[in-house]
Order: sequence, then structure tokens, then C-alpha cells
Amino acid sequence: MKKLNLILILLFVTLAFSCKNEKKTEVKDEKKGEETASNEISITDAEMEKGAAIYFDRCAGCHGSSRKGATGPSLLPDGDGKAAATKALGVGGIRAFIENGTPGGMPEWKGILKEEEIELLTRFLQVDPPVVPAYGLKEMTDSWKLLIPVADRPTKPEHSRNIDNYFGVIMRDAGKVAIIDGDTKEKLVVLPTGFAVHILRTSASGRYIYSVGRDGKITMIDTYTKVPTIVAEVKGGFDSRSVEVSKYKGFEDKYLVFGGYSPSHIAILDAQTLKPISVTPTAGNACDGDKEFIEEARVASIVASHTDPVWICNVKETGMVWIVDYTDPKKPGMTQIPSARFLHDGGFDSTGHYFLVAANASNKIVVIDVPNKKLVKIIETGIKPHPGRGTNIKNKLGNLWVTSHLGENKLSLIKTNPGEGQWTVVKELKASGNGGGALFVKSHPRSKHLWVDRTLNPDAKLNSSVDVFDTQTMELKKTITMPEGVDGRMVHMEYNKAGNEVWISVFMGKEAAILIYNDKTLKLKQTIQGDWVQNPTGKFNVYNTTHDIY
Ligand code: DHE
Repeated sequence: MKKLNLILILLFVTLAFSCKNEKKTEVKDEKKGEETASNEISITDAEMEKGAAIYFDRCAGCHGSSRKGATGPSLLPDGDGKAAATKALGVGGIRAFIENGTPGGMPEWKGILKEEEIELLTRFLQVDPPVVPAYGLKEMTDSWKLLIPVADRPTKPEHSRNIDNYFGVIMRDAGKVAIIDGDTKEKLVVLPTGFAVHILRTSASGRYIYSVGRDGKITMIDTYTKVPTIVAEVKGGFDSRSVEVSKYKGFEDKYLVFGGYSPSHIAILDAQTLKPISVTPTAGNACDGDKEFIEEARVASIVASHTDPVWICNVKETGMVWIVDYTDPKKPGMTQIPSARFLHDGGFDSTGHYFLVAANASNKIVVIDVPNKKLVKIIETGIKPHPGRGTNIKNKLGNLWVTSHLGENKLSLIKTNPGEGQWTVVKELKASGNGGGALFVKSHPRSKHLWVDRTLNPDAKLNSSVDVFDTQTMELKKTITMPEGVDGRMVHMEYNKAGNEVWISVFMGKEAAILIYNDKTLKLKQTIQGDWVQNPTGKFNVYNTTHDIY
């Protein structure tokens, strides 16, 4: 029955693609990539499907699954009144954007996308986007696979390893997650988790690791078994970037929340089995009084409060911060706080009382008082803040939460403790070279260092290095460059449990690796390579992820 439903969904997706294409494929032209005399674009059904897959993988994150725009402009054949019609840009115009990127933060895709993929996109973007089929509780439940029921799982670890110092490492393009013992640096297992996993989260007890990917699949990994094992899977939607668990006392390891990019919804699931419990669509009006009803209101970052039974779910396009009370997961309490549009990524201040999130296309950081469910402040920082979860440091200026920026070379240090200057940028730092492209910052309560990557900077020298600042003097202390035998861009730093090692991924190059640095000496301690290390991206230490240490 489950299989049949899956086939029906696939059939529906295929039909949706092909029905939508019928009109546009009337004019077939041998000369691919050129407009025909009638200005009609030539694209076959198979190409439409391939174009949708490339778009979904590379473009949807910024331009929206339905191409109506988000942090990037809309990409619709006839425009939307704000952005140009793709038909007016034509093949040449679209190609120029794809190949060269924009100063606003769009990377140059030449060299990343193949020539034939760019060519296909120049046509795909000039015809109507495919329709996203419905996906609700029923479809989610049909996709649910409980591989190992709770009763068949061990009641205590079957090994003597230190689970707290396990690292889950995403092998993005392989659709896998590697679990590495952070004490011994041994690879324990590489598990198939689904297409382009985006982030990992751990259960409140630290026992389970959950992954979520661009295909909307959630995978649940048990660390108690001799070798970490997948115990349940479910597809929460077609596209997603976040998942989180209940962390409040009494609710440990009980519920899981899934944030849907497509469809745009918040789903609550049983955290022991991944059985779906409820789904709430996030479509709605935008925070700034815009009367336009936004269907594609994607759920971006999610964090779990440690002080209240709530999750903070950030709805990108509407700019609404949803505080989701999970005490009754079938009918969750939803408080919506209007803030700023295009909410993306964020994390807690050092007390866990406040949550700071980037409204990246608005160049702002939004501060939320979590227990009191209210907006504290909206702070202008710089062009496209991109903090990841941000990071907390402490020095003579006070307790500071730090964000990097995608659109300019700037780190903004926001004071979070009471007193003069609270919730203002009290210091700005500049990393090496010019331009933005920073994706993540990281420090640790036991460290005196602040790390920042430059992954999306077009300069190969910058995107293959990371800068380290002294948190006390706030001076740039060292630029760490790529070691011999490793090639690609450096991305995302994560500390080990002790806070004395920093792990960095090297992806998008010829020689992928995970680099481990001594946080005191800033010297390379170990390079992890092998045929299983394929385009590694995010790394999540079990203890730090469980306790929100960053
Ligand atoms: Fe991410 C976090 C969305 C591109 C690696 N990314 C996030 C979060 C969101 C998001 C909403 C916050 C999750 C949370 O904390 O709950 N990311 C998006 C996009 O929409 C975007 C711009 C385009 C896309 O199509 O996905 C995008 N992200 C990327 C990348 O290109 C990266 C570098 C590699 C990849 O996976 O393709 C990337 N994103 C990450 C990582 C995190 C992340 C490693 C987690 C950071 C952390 O420390 O928590």
C-alpha cells in the first residue's frame, strides 16, 4: 500500500511536470538554447524535468521553489512587477547572470555547473515553473519507515566509545552522513541519508542524530548500537533545510519538528519513531504590512528552547518568527512575531534566553526574547548577514554574539548582556582581502579564538582559507591556508567537546578533506581524507549540538 502511494506521488509529480510543459513544448526547435522565430522557447519534457532538478538543487534556495523569488529575485517568464521577466532577459541575459554571479551575493556558477546545465537553465527559466503537488500528513505518513522499533533497540550503549564527542559529518553530494569518533578520529560508518543533507541535529539526550536534506528526507541515527545505525526515515516534504527536537525538561527525545521549504509547512513528528503527528502550513501575510498573501513561506532555521517547551521557527518570506509550543503536538500553540523579511539562519545568545536570526536580504539581525515570546530589537548590521548559528564570545566589551556577512567583508559583534550598548553593534571586524562570501563563524566558551570562513568569495585565495581572530584583542591573528594535497573551498567550523580542536570541511574542489586544527596553536593536527570523504559540508559535534554550544 505504501509502495503504491509512493508510485502515485511520483506519477503525480511527473504529470505535474509534463502537463505544465505541454503548452511550451509546442514549438520544437533543433537549435537548442535559442529562441525560435515566434520567441517561444524550445524545451522537451525530459529537459524540463532535468532543468527542474538542476534548479531545485542549485537555485531554489535563493529564488524559491516556485521561482517567485526570496533572497534572490523571482525568475518568472513574464516577471512579477519587481524583477525583470526572464523572457525579456533572454538566453544571453540569463547566461550572463549565471556565469558571472552578482555583487549582491549570487555566486558565479561557471565552473561549478556544466556548460550543458547552464545552457538548459537559460531555457528552463524562460518557461512557466512546474507546479508543486500537495504533500500533507497522509503523504508524509505513507513515506514513513520505522526500520528498528524502539523495543528492539539497545537500552544502553553497546560500546564504550564517547558518544558526546562523536561528529556527524555531511557528505553533501554523496547523500551520506559519516559518523566519526572525535576522540580517536576513526570513521565509524558512512550512512545513506538522502539527497544533499543540509543539517544535522541531536536529540536532547544526545543519543540520536537526525539529518534533513534538500529532498525533505529525515533520517534518524541511533548512536547506542555498536556501529551507528539508521532506525527510522520519513519524507517531511519535497525540500527542507531544518529539523530540531524538543529539549525542554520532561520532553527530552519526545518530539521532532521539520521545517518545509516545499511545501512550506511545520510538521511535528514523534522523535522516537519519526511517526508524523501534525502539519501546519506557514503561508500567510508578510510582517511588514504587505497585503500580499505569500504561499511559499519557507521555514528556514529552527532552534529548540532549553527554558520553555517551544521551538523557534523562522519563516523566511513572511518575516514571521513562529514560537511553536509543542505541549499538545496535535494542536501546537503558534505565536507569530512580525520581524523582518527573509529570515534565514541564527542561534542563541550565551544565556539561551534570546535568539538572534539574520533577515539576510534585509541586512538585519532580529532579536527575540524567547520565554516572553516577543521581539526585542531589529539591528542593521551589513550586507546579507550570514551567521550560521552565530557564535558567542566574551571580552572587555561584554558578552558578544557575532555574525559574518555574505555581501561584504564584515563581522558584526552585538552586545547581548544588559547595560549600555546592549543590542547594538559594539565592534566591527574586517577579515583578510576584499569582498564578502563568509558563511559561518565559530568560537567556544573555552577558546580565545574566533574563526570565520570565506567560502563564497570569488577569490580562490580567500575561499580556500579561514581567518582566526583573537577574541580578547579582536585583532586578526592568523589566516589558515590550504595544506598540501587538499584542494577546494573551506567551509564551516565545528569544535570538539573539549573546545580545543576545530574541524573544517574542504569541498567543491579536487581533493576533499576534513581538516582538524589545534585551537591553541592554530596548527594542523590531522587531515581526514579517503574515497568516502566526498564534498563534506556541515559537521556537528554531538555534545555541542545538544547543548547549543557555539
Ligand atoms: Fe545552508 C544552515 C538554507 C546554501 C551549508 N542553511 C542553513 C540554515 C538554512 C539554510 C535555513 C539554518 C538551519 C538551522 O539552523 O535550522 N543554505 C540554505 C539555503 O537556502 C541556501 C542559501 C541555498 C540552498 O539551495 O540550500 C543554502 N548551505 C548552503 C550551501 O551552499 C552550503 C555551504 C553547503 C550545502 O549544504 O549546500 C550550506 N547551511 C549549511 C550548513 C548549515 C546551514 C553547514 C548549518 C550551520 C550550523 O552550524 O548550524
